[in-house]
Amino acid sequence: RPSRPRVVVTRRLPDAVEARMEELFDAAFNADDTPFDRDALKRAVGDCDVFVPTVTDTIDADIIAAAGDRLKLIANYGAGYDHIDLAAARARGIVVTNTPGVLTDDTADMTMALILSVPRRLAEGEKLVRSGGWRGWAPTGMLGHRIGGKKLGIIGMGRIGQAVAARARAFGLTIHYHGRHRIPDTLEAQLGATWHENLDDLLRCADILSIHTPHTAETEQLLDARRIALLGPQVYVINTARGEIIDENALIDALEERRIAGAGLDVYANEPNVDPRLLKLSNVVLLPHLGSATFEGREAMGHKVIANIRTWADGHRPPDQVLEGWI
Ligand code: 8YV
Repeated sequence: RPSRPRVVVTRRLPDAVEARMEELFDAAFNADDTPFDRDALKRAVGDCDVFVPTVTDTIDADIIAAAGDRLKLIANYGAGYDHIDLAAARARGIVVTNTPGVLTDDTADMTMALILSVPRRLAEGEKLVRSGGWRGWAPTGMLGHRIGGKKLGIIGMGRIGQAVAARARAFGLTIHYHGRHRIPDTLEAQLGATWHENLDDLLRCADILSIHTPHTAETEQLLDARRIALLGPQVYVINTARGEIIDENALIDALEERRIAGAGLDVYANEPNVDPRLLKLSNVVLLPHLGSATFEGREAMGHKVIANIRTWADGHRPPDQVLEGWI
């Protein structure tokens, strides 16, 4: 493996990360920082030993087919890797890594921000003040729903789900969850979490539903029209995972018809396009995929990418190699 690998990064990264990459590797960045189109992606994969994409790059079989023989590692800058065709990469002997762990707390914080903002109507209130339309305090003015005492339903109790549960518990929410894996008893006890083997049962009991599962073939539109119908008119839906996990049209129908109370969304089915119907709704808080958007987190993600590349270049298995059969 090359001691100074050619590393092509599809976006700009934090200064400290770029500087370190330039020290260690023959590194190239996307000076414009606008996402590469498909032709540019093909050129980029054709010219490197290590390719560093982000969530804004769709690395499908066609792009991987354009890779040069020297491409041996796709070191994704991000935890989620649903934009990379793992089977196509594996078939070419290309290793894929991601950056788990370093964005857990930031994403959980942003989830809590949405859990607090939507039922308490934070965005609506802020808009009212800015518009000059606030006429003063009133006993029944802009009431929302209390968080404490409600049931938080978590889909996917991995790192981020657990970090959300720990925070939510401190706000007086009780924790219910469903996921591929049941967590150990001791952790369940520590989080005060109740397992629901059946997702529909979780949906029937939750007051606030928050999604923390990866987007895979199994979770694509997991929350479909039928399941959304199991939620009640007092229920809020929070999504900081991936837009594709919800049938966005069915969610918007339910929001418009007030069959659910509201939604807090950081991710969308077709980013960066946000369905214009969402923009008309007052019972939603909409964020531009900010889950991991802290200076500290983005720098740590970059250092994870570097660690993965260095370990691979040294001839070892990178620490965050995406496991075969994981999805
Ligand atoms: C990242 C994310 O910023 O890591 C993820 O899975 O969704 C984001 O928080 C993004 O993936 C960067 O590529």
